[in-house]
Amino acid sequence: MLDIKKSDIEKIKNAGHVVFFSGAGMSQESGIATFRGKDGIWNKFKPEELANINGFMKNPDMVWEWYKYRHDIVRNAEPNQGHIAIAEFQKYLPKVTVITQNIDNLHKRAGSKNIFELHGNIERNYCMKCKTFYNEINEIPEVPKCRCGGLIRPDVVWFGEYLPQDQFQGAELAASNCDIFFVVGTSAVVYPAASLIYTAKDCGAIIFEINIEKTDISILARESFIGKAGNLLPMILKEIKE
Ligand code: BV8
Repeated sequence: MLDIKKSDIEKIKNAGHVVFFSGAGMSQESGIATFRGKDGIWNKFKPEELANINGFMKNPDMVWEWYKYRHDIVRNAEPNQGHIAIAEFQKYLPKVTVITQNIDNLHKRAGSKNIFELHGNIERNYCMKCKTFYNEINEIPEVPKCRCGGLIRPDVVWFGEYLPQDQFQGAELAASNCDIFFVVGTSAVVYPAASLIYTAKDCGAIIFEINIEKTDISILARESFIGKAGNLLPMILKEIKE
């Protein structure tokens, strides 16, 4: 059951610009493991070995195998009711922006427009030498080589790497010019992505959190709705539609 105040529903209904900021919890109900939960992938693997350039250069085959494993999961996953509800919000509100830390493409597949992908997209790969993009090479288990001889890597942001400037700047602009900022399914420990929550707050946005548990940013939220994104987002949408 969604316990949301009538006044909060009115605030969302009358908002000029609503941002949904999502993390791995957004895709958990699509069968994609989170990073830091009890079933999180960081429990099985070490990010310092896998999600960074040094790990890739030291053992490209192992890192490539890990991304191929994750890509298979993403490719067989479907957007859940939470992704679909966020896409639906676009029909009832004047402006909706999605800022995601996820690399699984599920917001786009659910029909959301106006998406900023802060940490890249596992469906894309590029040559580290000549920057040519490749998309259909996930079938090859060992690290593929470009025609130019360069190593091909997933187009995701590894630890210690800068976020794509256009994506982060666009996300910062949205966070500083919105009325409502939903924080959905993130532990808010990864920076500079998590700094966007503070940007939104400092610029006067109302923060709503949707998570299965409280987090470090719950203190910033007007309300922390405890529950699954796939359950709560459709409930909030239903209130908006009425
Ligand atoms: C960088 C892509 C500049 C790869 C990922 C301060 C400022 C700047 C940098 C730093 C800083 N402090 C530390 C850093 C360094 C580092 C960092 O933040 N480290 C952390 C761990 C302390 N940041 C970086 O390296 C970034 N780059 O800073 O560049 C720079 C450059 C050079 C030198 C210095 C600085 C790059 C970070 C990007 C890393 N790439 N992913 C890949 O996926 O393989 S990060 C990874 O974490 C994912 O993108 C993920 O989305 C992200 C955040 O995690 P969450 O999404 O929050 O997932 P998590 O599992 O933690 O939480 C899930 C939540 O969902 C939980 O709260 C759970 O309760 C909830 N949940 C579960 N089920 C549900 C649910 N909620 C609702 N419904 C459910 N059903």
